[in-house]
Amino acid sequence: MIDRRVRDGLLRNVHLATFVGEGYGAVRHAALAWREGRIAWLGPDAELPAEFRALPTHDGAGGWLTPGLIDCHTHLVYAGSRANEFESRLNGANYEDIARAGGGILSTVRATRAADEDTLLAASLPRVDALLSEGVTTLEIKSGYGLDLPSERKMLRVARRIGELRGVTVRTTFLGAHALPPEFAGESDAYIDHHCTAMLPALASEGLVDAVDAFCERIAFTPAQTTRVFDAAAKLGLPVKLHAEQLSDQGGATLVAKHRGLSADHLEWLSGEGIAAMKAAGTVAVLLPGAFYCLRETKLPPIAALRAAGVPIAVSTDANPGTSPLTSLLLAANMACTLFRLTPQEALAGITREAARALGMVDRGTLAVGKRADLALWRIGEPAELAYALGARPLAASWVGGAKR
Ligand code: DI6
Ligand code: FE
Repeated sequence: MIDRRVRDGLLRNVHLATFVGEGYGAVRHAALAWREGRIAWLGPDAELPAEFRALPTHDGAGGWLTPGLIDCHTHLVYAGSRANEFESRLNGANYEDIARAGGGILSTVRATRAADEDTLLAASLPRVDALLSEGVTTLEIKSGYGLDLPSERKMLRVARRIGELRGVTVRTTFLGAHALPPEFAGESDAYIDHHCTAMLPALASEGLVDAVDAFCERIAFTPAQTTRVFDAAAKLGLPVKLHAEQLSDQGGATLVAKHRGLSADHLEWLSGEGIAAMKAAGTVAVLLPGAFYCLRETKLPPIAALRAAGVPIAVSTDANPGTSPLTSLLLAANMACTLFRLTPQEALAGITREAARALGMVDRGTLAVGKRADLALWRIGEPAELAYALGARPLAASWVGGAKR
């Protein structure tokens, strides 16, 4: 547990990957000081000002310090398991057929509706703890396995409780437009009405919604329905993001960019038009290689074109029971390199600086004076090791808002 009283500190005998400026923004043989949860000074240890020398001091043991990791796209609050579908897929079924037959997302909806709030919390905490044990200090959690007001509320309340219990920042995202619930079968427009006029306003007024997401796809909601969701979010002053171009090109990236969305996520089928719209709007591309891997997709997101256009690229786990039962952000970074050919530096910026941007959080994601002291200390010899090794568990310590975890 975190001792939240001690929010001042000094790390010495450490190298910094600041993610400010070129490359990793490396500062070797460095020190970093923080006061009241904010970074107060960083630089070469030899230049450490006297005023910081008396702060509670930690020995970095010659390791590397990075910003605390940020997982900007998860669905980790859910009940039940989908190991049976994993097995079905290995016996020949495919993801879209399973979804159309009432399995897939809807099977998790049944389990999540049936669980009470404490049960849902208990089921979700091990997934959170897996992420935190690897240096995650901020995470996003989506709803979308309730699909009715009480069950969506329950999911978002659990997400908030996770933040309080573990002392990390949790950003909640309302994903009511994830799948069509069975009671609205054949009436997807009526469900979107209910979403926009009843569920979203109620949950927003309860302070449970930091952003709004939708699944724009053949097996989910159309661009026109997604537009209605975005308009309802805009009325409430809530930022939007989108599951876009995962299984087909629906023009979702262009749509979310037009709504000045925070991010467009997945993007395997992203078009040139979508890239241009994202660049113009500053919408972040969130890559989710865990889902690509688990579904054994073959169509790669257009990395070279995103890079050439200068679209910011984040990487996330997409932790969910169906397409990405992944609770290692470092493994997601490795997969972004191995499967998508990101460089380690791009992948690691993708789980720090760019992930912060994808959440619209300007107070974190880099090491710089004034930023939150969300820190991860690693037993590694060079930053690329974080994206290179699989299963290495290199975290030595982490701090959240200046407090040691
Ligand atoms: N895309 C995904 O990969 C997840 N949701 C989504 O919109 C899958 C969620 C699931 O299968 O449970
Ligand atoms: Fe997702």
